[in-house]
Amino acid sequence: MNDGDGALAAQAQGRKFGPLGTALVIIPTYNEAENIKSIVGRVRKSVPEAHVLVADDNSPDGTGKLADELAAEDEQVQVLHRKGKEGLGAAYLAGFRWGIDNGYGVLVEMDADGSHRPEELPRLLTALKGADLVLGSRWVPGGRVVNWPKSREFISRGGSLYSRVALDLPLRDITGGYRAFRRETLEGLGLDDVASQGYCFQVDLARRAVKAGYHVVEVPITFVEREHGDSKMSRDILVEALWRVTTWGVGERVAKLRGRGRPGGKPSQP
Ligand SMILES: Nc1nc2c(ncn2[C@@H]2O[C@H](COP(=O)(O)OP(=O)(O)OP(=O)(O)O)[C@@H](O)[C@H]2O)c(=O)[nH]1
Ligand SMILES: [Mg+2]
Repeated sequence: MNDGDGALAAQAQGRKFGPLGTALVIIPTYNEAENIKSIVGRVRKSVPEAHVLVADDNSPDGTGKLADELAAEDEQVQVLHRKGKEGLGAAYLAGFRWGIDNGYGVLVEMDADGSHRPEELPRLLTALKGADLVLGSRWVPGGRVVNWPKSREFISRGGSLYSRVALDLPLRDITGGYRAFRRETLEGLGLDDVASQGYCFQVDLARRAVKAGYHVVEVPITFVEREHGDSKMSRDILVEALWRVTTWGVGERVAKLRGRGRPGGKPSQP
């Protein structure tokens, strides 16, 4: 386990973390008909006490209907049907709100395509017993990627490194989407104005959590490239992430230079 430069660990010392409530694993889907059954089954098997929420954006390939069939035969599986494709961030935000409204204590982010292995979820949840937020991390010792072309690895590593430096974050995998949040952490992040597009969404949540003083822990994971279905990653998502991270980084530095930065402080709106 790695939690950056030790500052966060020091901060967490002496802190008591409350018990974890029931976990809700949120799986956003857009055209994942080939994957949905397998991923839901694997989650249910790996963490039988957890519940699953599929957040489907009216997938043309019928993923929503397949999810309904799973929900009909398992009361721990629910489906959130959304009108149309609005991006992964918007689907997660709707899922978080649903989970918080329905009293879940832990909210988990997991892709439908098998890249985030449900068999590793118990390790993330164990780590969350002593943290506010756990990131499944490809880029800490013990973490790895399977079947990724070098070009994807370069973009992903580069994106995290750039975010780490630009935003001064003691984290290694800032763009990853396999995460477990305590509900109180999400409630404290101010979800109403989170950047909801693609990688920005993950970077923005991590950044807010660190700046708000939450204890963020990275747990190594093995990330497996999807076998079925198409990636929704696009050049636009990458360019937007680069632009936003740069804007946030410049904004933070200007604020510090003007003496308005509060290092170690707890800004209400990071
Ligand atoms: N509800 C919803 N889910 C989405 C949307 N875009 C992507 N997803 C889901 O978000 C998860 C991640 O999307 P991927 O296409 O796998 O993106 P990625 O993991 O960055 O890219 P790859 O590594 O190439 O698979 C998958 O479960 C997708 O089905 C969307 O607009 N709405
Ligand atoms: Mg994927």
